[in-house]
Amino acid sequence: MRVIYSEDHKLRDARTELHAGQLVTPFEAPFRAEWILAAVKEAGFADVVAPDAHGLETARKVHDPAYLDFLATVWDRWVAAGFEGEAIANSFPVRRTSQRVPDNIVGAIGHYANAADTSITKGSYEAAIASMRCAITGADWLNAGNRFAFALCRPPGHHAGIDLFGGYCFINNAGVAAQRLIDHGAKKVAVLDVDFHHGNGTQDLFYYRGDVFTASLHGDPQFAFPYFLGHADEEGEGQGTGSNRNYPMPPHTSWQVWSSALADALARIRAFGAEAIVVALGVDTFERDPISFFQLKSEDFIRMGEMISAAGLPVVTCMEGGYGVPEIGLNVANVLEGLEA
Ligand code: SP5
Ligand code: ZN
Repeated sequence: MRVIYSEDHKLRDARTELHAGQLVTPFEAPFRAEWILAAVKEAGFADVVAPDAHGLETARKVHDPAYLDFLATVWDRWVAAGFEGEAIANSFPVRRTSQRVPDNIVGAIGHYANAADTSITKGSYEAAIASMRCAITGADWLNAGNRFAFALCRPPGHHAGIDLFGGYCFINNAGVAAQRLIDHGAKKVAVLDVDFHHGNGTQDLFYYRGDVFTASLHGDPQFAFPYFLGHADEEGEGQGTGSNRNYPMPPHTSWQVWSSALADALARIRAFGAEAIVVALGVDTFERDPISFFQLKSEDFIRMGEMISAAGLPVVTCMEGGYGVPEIGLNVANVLEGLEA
């Protein structure tokens, strides 16, 4: 297991998250990556490297280039407008409105936002680029013929759509990793999203494509963020018909039910003919996660890794969510141990 980690994640250190009607200290904060890194080292995963300095070539194949330009410039535009707080969207192009991009920065940030939980700050873009580089470097470890890589991505990526940020995500790291595997010659790959939240961004990236199968296990969007996508009847369209699978599950879902959904997703990934799996790994399915409602226990994460490994495919794991509690590190290390068992 090669671990890819960049110190540059620390450049993403927002002061504010709009949560429950208040600006609170963000759940998605630098300590997360530090705790996870410490735990995986402690568990014996000592092959830790920095990512290679990739540009945006791969990201431009899954994101709108104009969106990437927006991410690169939004903070400077926000400051130039004279605003003193962090950049938060508050006005959105919803039903029966124009989809043209406003020149005004408040309009532009609303155009590109899918949630107001995510404040953009100085350094957020640089951290997102470093996170994306971890994912690409992880994919390249598989491209070089290795079986397992762990990209310790922060900020996370699976809520970032073709031209949308939110849910603490800016660039869809797992999606970029999948694209990288395709560009290296894989005919078909799968993204398996085990974060508590639906991988709405990843679904968006590949919804009309037949070369990337996307599966997501998550809290039913009737009850959980991101609320507006992730239902069981979203199966892909056009070339992508049949290449998306959602497993929405209710509050208090435990390992017994959750793992049967995982088994089904893995069977479908095999049947699809995927040559590699990108795992979007959130450990916010843990029973004491502060913002989620599943009931996985730390030892369940070992079984999770074992089940994914049993599919027999190369696996690049990209870090997504998992918040607040010291066990996030152990839970990630347990998945990695299960993969290599
Ligand atoms: C990557 C990832 O896990 N992103 C999640 C973003 C969720 N942001 C909105 C959180 C809303 C949580 N509301 C739960 C209230 C629990 N008391
Ligand atoms: Zn999550």
